[in-house]
Amino acid sequence: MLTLYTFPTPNGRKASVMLEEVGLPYKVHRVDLQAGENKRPEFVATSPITKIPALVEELPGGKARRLFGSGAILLHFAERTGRLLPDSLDDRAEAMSWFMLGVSDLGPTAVDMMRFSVRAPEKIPYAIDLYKGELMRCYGALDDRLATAEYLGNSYSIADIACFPFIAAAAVAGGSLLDRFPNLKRWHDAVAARPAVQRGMQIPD
Ligand SMILES: N[C@@H](CCC(=O)N[C@@H](CS)C(=O)NCC(=O)O)C(=O)O
Repeated sequence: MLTLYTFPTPNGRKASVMLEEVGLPYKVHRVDLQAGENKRPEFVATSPITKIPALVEELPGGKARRLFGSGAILLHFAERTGRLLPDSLDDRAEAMSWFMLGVSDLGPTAVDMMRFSVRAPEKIPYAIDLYKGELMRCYGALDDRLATAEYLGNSYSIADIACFPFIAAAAVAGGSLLDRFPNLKRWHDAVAARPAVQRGMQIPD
């Protein structure tokens, strides 16, 4: 059995969307970040960086396999199921490039933008402008790509799952922001309509 350790955040929802897409049964363990549950030793044993999402799979013989980080979880289940990552080298290269943009650019930039513009006790214009500019750079790249492609890879893949929850958060919190990126908005609406995405975005309640 798989247990997903998560919290209602974009990174957590990448993992739950993936598990819903591949259709494997799993249990959900909510790790309350606000209560500091991510610092408990039993969670640190699974996620050494003390962040969600993380996942434990019980294996025969009392063994267990752990995964931590949304990128590792998406790649693991794509490889394991042979789904959501294209086989051909060219298509895979394209999908991997956008997948990495989601994991290493879009997600961290969106989080740092929020930290500096909302949470910081002192508002530092340089930091706010820097992260806003970097976030717009991600949105611009995604929008340009989606002007000529239906999905980020050449078909729906872990690249879309790696980006979607952060764009969905912007669609909710950013007012009319997505109106400036019509291709990204079209893609957002198409991905949001997938039943597995709708289920995964509700986890945990
Ligand atoms: N690189 C990680 C980042 C995970 C991450 O930032 N998780 C946040 C929630 S979205 C977290 O657990 N934060 C708790 C903390 O910073 O103490 C991934 O892609 O999953």
